[in-house]
Amino acid sequence: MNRSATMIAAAIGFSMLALRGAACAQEVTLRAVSAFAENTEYVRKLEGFIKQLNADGKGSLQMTFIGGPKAMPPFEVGNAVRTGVVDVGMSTGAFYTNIMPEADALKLAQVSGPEQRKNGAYELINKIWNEKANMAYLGRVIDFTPFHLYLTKRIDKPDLTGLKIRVTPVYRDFFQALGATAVQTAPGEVYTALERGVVDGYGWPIQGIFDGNWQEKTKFRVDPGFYNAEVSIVMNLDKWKSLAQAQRDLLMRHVIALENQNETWRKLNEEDTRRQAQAGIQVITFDAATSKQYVDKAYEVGWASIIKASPQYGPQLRKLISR
Ligand code: 173
Repeated sequence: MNRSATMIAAAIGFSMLALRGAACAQEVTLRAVSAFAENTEYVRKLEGFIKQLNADGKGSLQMTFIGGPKAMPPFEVGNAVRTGVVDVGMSTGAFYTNIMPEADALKLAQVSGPEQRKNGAYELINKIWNEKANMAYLGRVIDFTPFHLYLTKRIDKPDLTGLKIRVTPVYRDFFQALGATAVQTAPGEVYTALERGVVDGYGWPIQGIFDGNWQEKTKFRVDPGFYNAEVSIVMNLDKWKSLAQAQRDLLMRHVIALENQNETWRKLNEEDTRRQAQAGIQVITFDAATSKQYVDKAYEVGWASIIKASPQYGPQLRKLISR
């Protein structure tokens, strides 16, 4: 071969390689669902995230939002991600304890999402989520947000004997330890349960009760709050593995950016606290020692349940996400 023939051959070789490369990095569209309703702050955050991802990911990675509980029952989202019925889910671990008990541990986190990325917690979480739920755990959408007990009847001490309280796995063991009868419902059923007197109260974060108009049926909030509301983005592990490295990097850049915005929850939480007062919700407090006992008990019961259900990973999680 003379010199120009060699160069032509090389050029053809390069363009074929380029074509192959292009085929590998074909645009992928991920289908996402949310366990929380369309009109919530959680979903507004998710939609903002998707919009930015799609603007940045043209030709590489796109995401479509299929919907919330109207599209899929909240307690099914975890399983749909596990099996690949959908690619991405925004949910809380409490909604997929049917897959693995460890899912509910992230509510006990006392170190933030970004800190968990640094201290090894993320590796452990991903190991567990990969192994037990066929999920990649991408990141946390909500942080710095306590749960509270809301009531239709006054209490003067942390004793829920004789009261029926709406729960999810987040609150079940704690409220039962305080004497409550636990009634599990999806968020979408809380209003009706209150209206019909099926429950005398419910657990929910400090933020968000107005989305379902629950303030209309809520008379009291018990302070202090406890735990750290967790809502995260998870992805089907096979789908995650099928992405090219550049697509994974793009996705993670956006998830991390979202996670780094979580400080804004503090402000939203203050706003909702004010709104609750304006709506006439009265705050029930205890003396300092009783308040401490209340919160300590929440963590004690919470970790005891996780460790009992997962003697293997419970203690490891506790070490990495507690203070
Ligand atoms: O439905 C719930 O009360 C619940 O478990 C939860 C978890 C995280 C955020 C909001 C609600």
